[in-house]
Amino acid sequence: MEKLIVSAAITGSTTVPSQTPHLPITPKQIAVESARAAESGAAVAHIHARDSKTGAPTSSLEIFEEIINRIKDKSNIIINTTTGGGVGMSIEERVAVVARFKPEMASFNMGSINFGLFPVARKIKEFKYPWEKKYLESTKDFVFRNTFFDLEHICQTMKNNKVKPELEMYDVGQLYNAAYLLKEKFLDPPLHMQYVMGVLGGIGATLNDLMYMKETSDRLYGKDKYTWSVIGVGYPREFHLAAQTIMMGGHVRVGLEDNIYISKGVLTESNAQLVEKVVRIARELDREIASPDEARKILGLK
Ligand code: KMH
Ligand code: ZN
Repeated sequence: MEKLIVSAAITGSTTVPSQTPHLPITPKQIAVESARAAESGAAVAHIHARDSKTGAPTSSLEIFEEIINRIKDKSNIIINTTTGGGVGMSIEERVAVVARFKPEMASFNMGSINFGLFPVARKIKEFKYPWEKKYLESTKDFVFRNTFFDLEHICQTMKNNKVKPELEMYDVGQLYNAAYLLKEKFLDPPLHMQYVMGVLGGIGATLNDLMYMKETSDRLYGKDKYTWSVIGVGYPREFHLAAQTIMMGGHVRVGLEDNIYISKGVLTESNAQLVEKVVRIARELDREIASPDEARKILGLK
């Protein structure tokens, strides 16, 4: 089995500051967290940007630039920037990072879905910032847009800038979307994909759901003809699906973007803690951890 690539999703755009005091927000915090996650075994840092004062997701290229430069100063971890951005951002805002910074990798969301964060709002007693409640509740009437027009545009942009797309698959239908882009030669093999499991609006996060995604991928793209990673959104799904994925030879993502707990009811204090937990699980299951350079080889990065 190839070594395990651990990705750390440092801050995202779906966790709000009122959920946890440990959410990295400033470029410095995001960079320090990325370097610490690398020291704990992460080979990839998946990066979003936030407004330093309010913690709100932003598409600001200046903030992305500071984050990317600070990370590069501290670590040779692979930088994987989001093209998913945050709720309400336009496709152009979301994809601008690709042409500007030409990161080694970037996320590529493989279809439109409802993206329901509104149930989180009900669990927060006191909001730190005025934007948070509206942001969460607005997702009851939000479609995370990724039409075929958008998919072809994002694909072409990544290809033009030699950025390796990480295909974020929120449901089984999106596996067929990727097969279409492959057939139309927008996408080039070998694909690298990530099953995003447990988003309200996408596929669930049970072991059965994961087996179904994997078996459908084998049927569509050919067994062992692609690399794959898994996100279990929330606790304990992040670690349950990670354990199953580690046994199956896939790669895993952890991080405060997707999960804020290190154990039942206990907030994680950092991304590094989440990485260390999944590294412990991997070690117990005899799966070795890939360094950033080993991950570059596995993923065929430039
Ligand atoms: N927020 C995650 C559920 C992206 O940034 O483009 C999926 C994600 C997508 O990370
Ligand atoms: Zn993301």
